[in-house]
Amino acid sequence: MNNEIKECCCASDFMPVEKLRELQLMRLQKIVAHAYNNVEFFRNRMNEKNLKPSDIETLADISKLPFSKKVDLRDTYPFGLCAVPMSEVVRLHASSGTTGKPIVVAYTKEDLDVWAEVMKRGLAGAGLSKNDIIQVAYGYGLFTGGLGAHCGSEALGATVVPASVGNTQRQVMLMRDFGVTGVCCTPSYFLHLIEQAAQSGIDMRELPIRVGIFGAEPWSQGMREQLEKGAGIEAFDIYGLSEIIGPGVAIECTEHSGMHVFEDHFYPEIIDPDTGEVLPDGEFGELVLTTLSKYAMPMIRYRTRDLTRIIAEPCKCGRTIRRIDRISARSDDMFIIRGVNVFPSQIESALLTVPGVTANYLIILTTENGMDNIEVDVEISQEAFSDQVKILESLQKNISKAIESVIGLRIKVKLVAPQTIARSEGKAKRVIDKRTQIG
Ligand code: DLL
Repeated sequence: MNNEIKECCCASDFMPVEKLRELQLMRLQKIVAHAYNNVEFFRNRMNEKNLKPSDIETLADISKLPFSKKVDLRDTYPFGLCAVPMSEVVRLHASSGTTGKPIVVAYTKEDLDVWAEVMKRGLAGAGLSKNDIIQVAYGYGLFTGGLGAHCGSEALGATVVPASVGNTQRQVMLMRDFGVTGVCCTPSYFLHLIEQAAQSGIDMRELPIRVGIFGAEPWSQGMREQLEKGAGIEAFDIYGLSEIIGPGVAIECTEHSGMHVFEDHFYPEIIDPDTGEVLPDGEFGELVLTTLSKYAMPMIRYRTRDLTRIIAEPCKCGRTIRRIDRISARSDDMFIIRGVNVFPSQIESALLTVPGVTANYLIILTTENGMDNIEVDVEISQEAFSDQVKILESLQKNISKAIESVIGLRIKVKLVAPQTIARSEGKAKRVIDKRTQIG
């Protein structure tokens, strides 16, 4: 690793593990006391379990603490989980979610510094530096993607192009004219940018872009290959959520073997989503995160609903902070078809093993004879598009087989012409749920 990159990655990335655990414990004790003393919700929850902050004597004691969930943020909307007076809060963000009121998150000046620091460490770990020109094409506004990537890029000293989402042709023009070398956006939007560039006669592979920082939605290895090949870049998976801070909770390094969690600020655990039992490193389950140094709105044992595992083995890059695997799914994304559990991400992984298929697809759920049914509409590439029925039928069969080999079910696949599925600028909407609700 060159020195410039190492300098930008805080020493905490490479801290001896015992030192890191000491730091985590000290911060955990402090944040639990802060939450207990200043947030009625946490105090009540801990009192119900007969727990006092002083009961947290070791890191393992974290498992004694009660979980928190998205519904707790909704129930206390807007500021019920704030642990500091409003005069200390310098920024609010919100996440819309699927139902009703948004959830609101708050930051002190120091919280924003932590956020910029972790983003900076992440970007540096992906090989970006002050010599780069970074276009931020995540949405700016209440969504944390835009400003999170923006402040991290500025902290790195890079030149930031705050493009936000939308106006896709102009995005491509800016990339070309400014000589952009790094792009931050959702993977589905980057795919759209590659297509739009091609339509304007621009081959993204010929632009100076080297690095893409992609997250905010699940994406598969097949998608990675399409993005890297389509634009001649190296793609990095970045993870985060508003409730914890925004983007920058975890990110891949150049080894691309899982995302390093900035453990000095976010304490990860994996639990069995059904029983709540803590699982050992390496086992798949639901990611639970505790903020160790966020003071406006500390989150204690927040159940993310994201399914992954902790990778504790040392990474070749030398970072001592542990990794999480690609987020394979959200526990609330699962649907049950003919008794089989299916996640949208499994369908994407299967689809993209078939040549001629693009990462533009829609999963449509319906009810037939009182049972859940599924159909996948798949957009095929211009090259694979043919007017010969036989060729299309064989492609359809291959896709069907690929999906069956992953989920164990034969489902209906419909091929659709190139450019017919609506493109998204932020998080892609992959599932259309037309099921009739019972009861
Ligand atoms: O999506 C923050 C973010 C912005 C992350 C930009 C990365 C890049 P929310 O809108 O609160 O925040 O949504 C958080 O998105 O719980 C995951 O389910 C999903 N998600 C985020 N990153 C990834 C990823 C932002 N890399 C929710 N892979 C999370 C899979 C992701 N899912």
